[in-house]
Amino acid sequence: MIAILGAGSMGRLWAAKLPTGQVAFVPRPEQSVAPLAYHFRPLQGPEISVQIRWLYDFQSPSLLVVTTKAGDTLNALQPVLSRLPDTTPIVLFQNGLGSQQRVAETWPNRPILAATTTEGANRPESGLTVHAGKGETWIGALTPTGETLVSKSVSTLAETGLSVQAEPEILTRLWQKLVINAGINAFTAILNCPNGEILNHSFYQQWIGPLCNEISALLAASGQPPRSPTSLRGAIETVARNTAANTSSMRADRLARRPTEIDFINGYLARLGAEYGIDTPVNQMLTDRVKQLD
Ligand code: KPL
Repeated sequence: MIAILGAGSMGRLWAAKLPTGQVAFVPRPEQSVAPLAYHFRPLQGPEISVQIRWLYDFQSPSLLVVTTKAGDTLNALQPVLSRLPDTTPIVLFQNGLGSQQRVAETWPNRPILAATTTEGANRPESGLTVHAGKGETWIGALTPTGETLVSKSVSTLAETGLSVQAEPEILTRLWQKLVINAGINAFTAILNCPNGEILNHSFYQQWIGPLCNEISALLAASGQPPRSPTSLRGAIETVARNTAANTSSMRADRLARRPTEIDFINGYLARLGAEYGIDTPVNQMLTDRVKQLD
């Protein structure tokens, strides 16, 4: 049995793709016992009806997949981990950085792994989950006991048929995604536009250069492979063009009046700057602007 904590778009995508009957959602307090039912629209082929049961107290999962929002993760995990065997691998799927390290620091002896994915999923209406874009998923260990469980976790999640691979340098992978999110998400939320449209806005054009200077300095200070501001901007704009019509996760959160993950994206970078003595006025400005919208 694979347990999933977090029944948002990503959790529902993995639940729908895992072999039927082998997956359960971790219930929230006061959860009704009726299975979670939704329609799932795959990339190809007809829509299917999915029913996922809730994990019962006495079931011990072989893997815990955590697809909660970054800001909810620590609190959502606390009550679950008091009931989970110490040896169960926990795979964190959060956006940005900061929340994964907090989980690994809180439970350093547990097998904690982090995943980063470019699979796209959304819920255009309640009761419907759409697999919106094919991507790739990388998994790597954050704690020493996680190391031995990477390949088992990869094979379990590869049963979905999605592309899942082991990544020895998972922090570098998480940074690569963070760079893209830091250069797209806040702009789409502030400008309230799809990803591709930010490129034509003067607000984006004014700040993207200085933002990339800050990120380049932070990458070097963090011991990550160095990247020039020009190469960072190129990578951000390639993704913005390739996902031009998409609503970013941050804009979607804002439109649905949910808290955004800004504290784990530009907010994380601003905190890191304060730690390393690197000025990050653009990351701070974007964080403040998004928080004002929140
Ligand atoms: O990951 C994304 C997000 O929306 O969080 C991007 C790459 C910006 C695609 O929408």
